[in-house]
Amino acid sequence: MAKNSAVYVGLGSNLDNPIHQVKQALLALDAIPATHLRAHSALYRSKPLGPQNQPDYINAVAVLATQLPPLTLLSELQAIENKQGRVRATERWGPRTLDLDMLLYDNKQLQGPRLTLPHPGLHERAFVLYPLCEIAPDLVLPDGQRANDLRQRCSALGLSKNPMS
Ligand code: ROI
Repeated sequence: MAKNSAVYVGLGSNLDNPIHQVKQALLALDAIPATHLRAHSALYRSKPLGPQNQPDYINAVAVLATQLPPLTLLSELQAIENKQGRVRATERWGPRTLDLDMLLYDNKQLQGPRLTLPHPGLHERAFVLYPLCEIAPDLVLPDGQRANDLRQRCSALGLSKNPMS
């Protein structure tokens, strides 16, 4: 039997009914070939990182078990983003219908043109660390840091769990 890898994925949306976008994406993650959705966090509402003249985001983190290698899985994530109407905007850090960020793939460390692991924003983003620690409170990153220590250093200001739809 092929080996399963544990992959954490960050979900984010702030356009076109973001709660629906994130829930739809969770279903789509579970439908990726050779992949299962193992768990996901609650939904969180967060103030935008980047330009403030855009709507609040809905964020969540999911953990997958997959037999796909990182770049194959990345293509599957990008196909889901595209299917859910993602248009790659010219504005950096502008609003988006759906963002699926591969945060961690087992303990892999990788720096390539398409993919950096762990995700470079992981260490300092409250909207990633709070939902991540909700589903993986004992997680240790490839560099030996505990995700929960990083979370405690990160302000939860502007972040709320289980927002009303
Ligand atoms: N800000 C928040 N709060 N949540 C996101 O998912 C998010 N994603 C982004 C940028 C534009 C950096 N800001 C974000 O890509």
